[in-house]
Amino acid sequence: MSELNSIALKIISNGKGILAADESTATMSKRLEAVNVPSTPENRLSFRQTLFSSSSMSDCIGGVILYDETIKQRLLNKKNVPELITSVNSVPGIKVDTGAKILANSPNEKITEGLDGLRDRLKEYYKLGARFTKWRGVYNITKEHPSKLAIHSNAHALARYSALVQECNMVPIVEPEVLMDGNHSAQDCLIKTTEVIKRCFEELILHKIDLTGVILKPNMILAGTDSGKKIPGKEVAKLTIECLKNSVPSEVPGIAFLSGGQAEVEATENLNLINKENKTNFIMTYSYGRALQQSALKYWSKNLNDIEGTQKVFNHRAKMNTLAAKSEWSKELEN
Ligand code: 5MM
Repeated sequence: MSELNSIALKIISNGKGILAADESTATMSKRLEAVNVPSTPENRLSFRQTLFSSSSMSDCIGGVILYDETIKQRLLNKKNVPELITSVNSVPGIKVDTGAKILANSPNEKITEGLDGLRDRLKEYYKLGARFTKWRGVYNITKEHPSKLAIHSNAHALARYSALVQECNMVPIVEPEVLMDGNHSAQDCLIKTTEVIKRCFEELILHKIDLTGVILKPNMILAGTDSGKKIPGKEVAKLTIECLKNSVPSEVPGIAFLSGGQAEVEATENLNLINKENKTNFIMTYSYGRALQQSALKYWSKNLNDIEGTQKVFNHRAKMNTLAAKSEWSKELEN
């Protein structure tokens, strides 16, 4: 087993999943301001540190994706955040893209930037304790989109990113997110997501990526939020597995889904159904941002000093999702 493969497996095995806490300062500020908490570096750290020191971390959260600000912040005991995460037997990771910008010659689509100077930034993050990374490409579905140009250019960037990350002995999370926004059907989502993921792996193979040391972070197959054609969870599971069976090479050890704007319990239920249906060799788990943090953030915003209470809310969601990653979740357990 290669070193990269064993890092990947440590993060996603035994029902463990990933806490995506890599909101850029702009996004985190939106989240905090929505619950009337001022977005200061201290408040951003305080909420995140509360989650990272929760008791569910060691059993449920195999890895945490951090943002540049957080990985460099010092705690009161002078330790840095990666040391805290490692001390609870989880793996620190880091978002290394610098965001999605307008794609030249296709103004309604995005290309993710951040390749310039990436090799040096990776070395710095490795020294700070990171052992895996994340890069997100975003695609929207309309009649004309995603265009071949957006599919190709984002796949190319994801492959160049992955090569640099593996060169630095870290595991790349490859996140091609086909957005839920729009009025497309689940069938459209299936067709477009399959095309996007296939193209990503063609490019990864061209760039000689060790696929056993990669984690894929895709969206589930859902109908667009404005379509009014929401499909049942069983159908989500069936289509999501069909998509991944047809687009992901068998060497890839695991798939960690993004929640993409699904409600917390919905994201858990869908993951559980996916694992019930899963006959592939891929580990299927979660890499949730909003679907792991929303309730905890809401509680914390009203009880800023109640660390224990906030952790209780977070622990519940982490445990529910870990049960779902083992297909052992049921609705009754939510109460
Ligand atoms: C946690 O949010 C991440 C960062 O977003 P920005 O760079 O836009 O601030 C985001 O990449 C996240 O990791 C994924 O989209 C998955 O998060 P959700 O909330 O969809 O599970």
